[in-house]
Amino acid sequence: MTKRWRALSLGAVGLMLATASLASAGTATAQGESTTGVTAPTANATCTQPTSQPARGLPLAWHDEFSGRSLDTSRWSTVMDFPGRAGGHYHNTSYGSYAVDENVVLSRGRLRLIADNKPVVGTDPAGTYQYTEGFISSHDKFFQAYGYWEICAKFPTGKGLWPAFWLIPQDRSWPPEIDVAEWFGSIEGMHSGLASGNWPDVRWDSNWSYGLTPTTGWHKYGVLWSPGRITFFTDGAPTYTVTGDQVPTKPMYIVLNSGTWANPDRGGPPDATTPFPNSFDIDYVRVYRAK
Ligand SMILES: [Ca+2]
Repeated sequence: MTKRWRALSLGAVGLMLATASLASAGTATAQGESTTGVTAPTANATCTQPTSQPARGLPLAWHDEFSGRSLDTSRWSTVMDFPGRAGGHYHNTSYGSYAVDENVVLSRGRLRLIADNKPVVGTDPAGTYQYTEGFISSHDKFFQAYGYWEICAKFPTGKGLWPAFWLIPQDRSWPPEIDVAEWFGSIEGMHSGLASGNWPDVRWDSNWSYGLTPTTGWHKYGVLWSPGRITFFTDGAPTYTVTGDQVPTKPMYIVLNSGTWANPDRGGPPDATTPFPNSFDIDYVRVYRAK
């Protein structure tokens, strides 16, 4: 995601090799909405409408409708495993939030990735963190090259919030990265784009759209990825296309997370106006194979 990597040093990249563990970080257990304090999501007719246009005619390769009572660990893990992370539960200094399993909640057919202003003592890496986030990854469980990838989701509103739906390579290289829908709450901006090149010489192809629409209702966010071409979609309509040799060719996997921005730019981190706890709600993830 755009800024997160700029604070990295090669030393920080080396730390990512530390063994990850499922640290619970000492927060209260939250099994559902009654204990998370997050308001239940409103009706989401958008998500039940027929298949989004870019997916028509493509075979469904993999999906999760989040209709169970807890996260399907045959499809997902909650540990970060990619270049640039500082540990299994913390991305890097662009983030203020530490990932805890308690912030990954399934409720009423939706995945809820909660962010909270609740300081935790983390172990992976060790430290005290002001905020918590929910994080899931399909690394080692689902990955493919090309095809159409879509979520139906509602984003949280609030200064400093930074939830996202993104793809990174199964082989742990970086770049590339495809940011399908990356929400910056402070500037009320949605970023879609591609990181390419060779670290540290990274090229960004980016599109921004502004306004609170992602937070006021359910919408479909997708990317159609084919050789030499990537097109981003919102509610089935194309919003931005990248063409050229920088389009990735290697299999990639899915990351979904809530969380908070820590840097002074892009409107800065959360403040007293930010509603906590809040939730990035996802009705489904569907991935289609290319024809
Ligand atoms: Ca669902």
